[in-house]
Amino acid sequence: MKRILIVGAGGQIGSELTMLLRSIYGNTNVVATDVRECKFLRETGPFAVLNALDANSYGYIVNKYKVDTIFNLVALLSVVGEKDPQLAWKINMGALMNSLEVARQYECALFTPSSIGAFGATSPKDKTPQDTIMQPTTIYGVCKVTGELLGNYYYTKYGVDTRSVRFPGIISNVTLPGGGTTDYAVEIYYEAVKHGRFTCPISSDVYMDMIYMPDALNACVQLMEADPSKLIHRNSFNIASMSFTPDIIYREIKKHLPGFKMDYKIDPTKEAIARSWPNSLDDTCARDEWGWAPKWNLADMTTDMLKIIVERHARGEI
Ligand code: AKB
Repeated sequence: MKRILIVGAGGQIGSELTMLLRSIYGNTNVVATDVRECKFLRETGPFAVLNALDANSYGYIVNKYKVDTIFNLVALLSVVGEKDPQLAWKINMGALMNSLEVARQYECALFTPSSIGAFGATSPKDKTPQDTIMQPTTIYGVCKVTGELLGNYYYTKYGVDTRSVRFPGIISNVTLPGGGTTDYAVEIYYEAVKHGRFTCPISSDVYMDMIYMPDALNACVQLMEADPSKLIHRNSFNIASMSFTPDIIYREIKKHLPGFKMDYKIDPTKEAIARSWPNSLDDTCARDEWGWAPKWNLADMTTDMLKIIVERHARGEI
């Protein structure tokens, strides 16, 4: 049985990944940590407050719980990163370096997400290949490309079992994302249910790859369970599920809520980042090397998202 540590467990991915991993590997085998206290994570298993930039405390927790697998989910996202690039580098790379070093010292496997943000305007736009030009123009993307290279370096130099996927924008209904370019595709559902209207910060025709949270979580579990002898790549795999524009998701929501209205107030930072990212990724390598196969499409996801958000709204949670 794996002994897992999740760093940055209070965020959009971690809050749901912790619960899934506890259901698979047992509550006591999954230690959740975050820079802030998270009561809801403490209720179902071990939890510790941990600043991932504090290498000593990080090592202490890995040793204390006899951890063998780390999920490092600490990151400032693309839009917030542009507000303070130095801080984004410090946090994103600091957490990653400490994760790599702790994984090396305590012989742990390490999962760190990369992103579609690792690509830039010079990458092929459609069906972006696994191995191609990567010249991102955000500090977030620069951190992701550096992180991918470092992950591969630690694997070849020290034999650390590093693995990663390039996440599309993740759409979810438990914890809101914070500070990303793809956040609009989450906010639109909440605003549709709560107010019947949404002001979109990105132009109607800009395609980006997106994924529903259950598929994103399965990717984490499946990749970390994959037979290492089958992995030709490691850091980081393209995964893809659906690609749409603001106009396409708007029309899909309107099928359920005919009165829903959307207008546009373009945010120049978000727009520039979105336009620099791929329209869609080619995920053939993930499919071939570890059996990646997403289950959700835009129509099914929209039905599920609206059902859950309507229920949460009715309970007064949002
Ligand atoms: C962001 O928009 O910054 C993230 C991502 C795609 O990595 N959601």
